[in-house]
Amino acid sequence: MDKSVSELSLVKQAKKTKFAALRHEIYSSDLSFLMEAHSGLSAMIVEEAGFKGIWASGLTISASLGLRDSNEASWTQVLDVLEYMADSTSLPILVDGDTGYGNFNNVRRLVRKLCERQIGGVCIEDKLFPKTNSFIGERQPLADVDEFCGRIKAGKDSQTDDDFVLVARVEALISGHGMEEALRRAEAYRAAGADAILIHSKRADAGEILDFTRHWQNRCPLVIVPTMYFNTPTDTFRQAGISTIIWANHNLRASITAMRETSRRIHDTQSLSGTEGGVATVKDIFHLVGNAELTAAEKRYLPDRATARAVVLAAGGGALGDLTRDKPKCMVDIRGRSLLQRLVGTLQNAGIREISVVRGEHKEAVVLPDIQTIDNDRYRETGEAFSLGCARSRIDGETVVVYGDVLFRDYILDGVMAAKGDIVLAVDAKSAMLKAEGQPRDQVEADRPFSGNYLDDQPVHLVRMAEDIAPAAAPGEWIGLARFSRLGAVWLAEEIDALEAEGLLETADMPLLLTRLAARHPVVVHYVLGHWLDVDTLQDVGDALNFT
Ligand code: SPV
Ligand code: MG
Repeated sequence: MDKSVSELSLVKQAKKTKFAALRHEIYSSDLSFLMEAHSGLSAMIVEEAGFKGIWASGLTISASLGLRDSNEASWTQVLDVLEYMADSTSLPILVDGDTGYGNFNNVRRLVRKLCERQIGGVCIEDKLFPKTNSFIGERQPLADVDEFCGRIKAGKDSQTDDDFVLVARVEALISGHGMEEALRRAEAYRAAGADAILIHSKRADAGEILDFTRHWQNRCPLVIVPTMYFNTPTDTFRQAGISTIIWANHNLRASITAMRETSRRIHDTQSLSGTEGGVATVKDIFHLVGNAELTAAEKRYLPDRATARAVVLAAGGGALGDLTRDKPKCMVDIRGRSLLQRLVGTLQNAGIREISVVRGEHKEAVVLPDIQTIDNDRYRETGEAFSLGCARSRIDGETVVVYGDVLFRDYILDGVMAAKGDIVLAVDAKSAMLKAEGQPRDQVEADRPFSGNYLDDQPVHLVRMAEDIAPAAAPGEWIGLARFSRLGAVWLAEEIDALEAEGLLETADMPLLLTRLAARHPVVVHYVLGHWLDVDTLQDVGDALNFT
């Protein structure tokens, strides 16, 4: 075959696809190397090492699944592994397709599915399904030559990309049929359309491989697997004109050695200290699987609130009898999860990751994995504004401030996050309509009541918030949830400073703080209709049980 002509046309294709890239490796005049991988991770490691192509080994994919190299894994299970491998690397893959998993018909379907998954090529061997690894036993039966040529033709006729590579593997030498039979088969397979011949040998020296290569006279590219004749210098194969060497199973074998040693050491020492330093770091795993890309994508695709923070005011203890004897209200259990846990979940569902909880009474009981804590040790003689002041360093950029004893449906927070305005308060219009029994403390006087008109999108602003607002003048109750934009957070911090300067910070509550803010800046009221509750009484605990 005239290699230079095919090389020229390959250069033109400029490695556009994985198919073209594999074809280039097989046809290039330089000796090429395909390195074994058996999983997405090992495929990444092969690419990281600088290889230009991957051998998806039947032996090692099976073994990594805990199975024998005897077609115990179905071909679709192998396909699933290949999909992970193809997705995790830009390298072309030559897959070990064993015998093609049956007759010509199975090969057709296999090749179509491999092309769909951008697998560059397949190698099929002239044995019978189910196959046995070539290094097991002697004189394994070979396929009928004509029947195997049918498999090759069917595979080539089924490829959906012109550059897909089909390698035909000749087992005649391994099965003890001799050189003549090996050459006869190789030529038949080439004539049937194989793009390359894999000539396999299990001898400890490369004698018969080099003999075959001389007789073959470069009629089409030759691929070899020197697992058994590993001592032959690579240059010998280069000079012989071999196209491609497959290092067939060494990543799996290396990992078996490493895993054995690691497991044994940790088992024997009951400690990690002898192991750390000798194994890849967790950071290395993050690096390999591309966590940095996800972080960049989060910036691109997640709403800005991914950078929003939350301050949860949870310093007050609460008077719920036995329930709050040794823990604050926010840690009261509501069907297996504390109020705070539920609140943190709601905040996280909105994309808020940095959550600071101001704790006071029974502070040692306020422990959750995903929160930072700030202590207001003067919780007995101070109020909410002071607690917020304790978290002043966290009021930086978009900030959500929320009471620690409220529960609300996720959509309420989503609405508050999406509402226009630098300070937005969630205000329950329904609560004002229903609360006949007592005045809620955080009553809202707004410049417009809730209208209920779907098309009414005029902004509503806080006038003041206090307990003493006459019900007729109070169109709602603040539910204890507020969002401050970057600018709103600056205003909030200024107001906390102002309260402190005036000596009011210790006693001020949130209604006073918000009313003062409303006097200087627009504070937007975002009306909701129920679907929230706060927990002040045992009755509220009962309501909370029904709420969740
Ligand atoms: C494989 O890696 O699965 C192979 C190569 O088929 S060999 O094990 O050498 O037969
Ligand atoms: Mg194999």
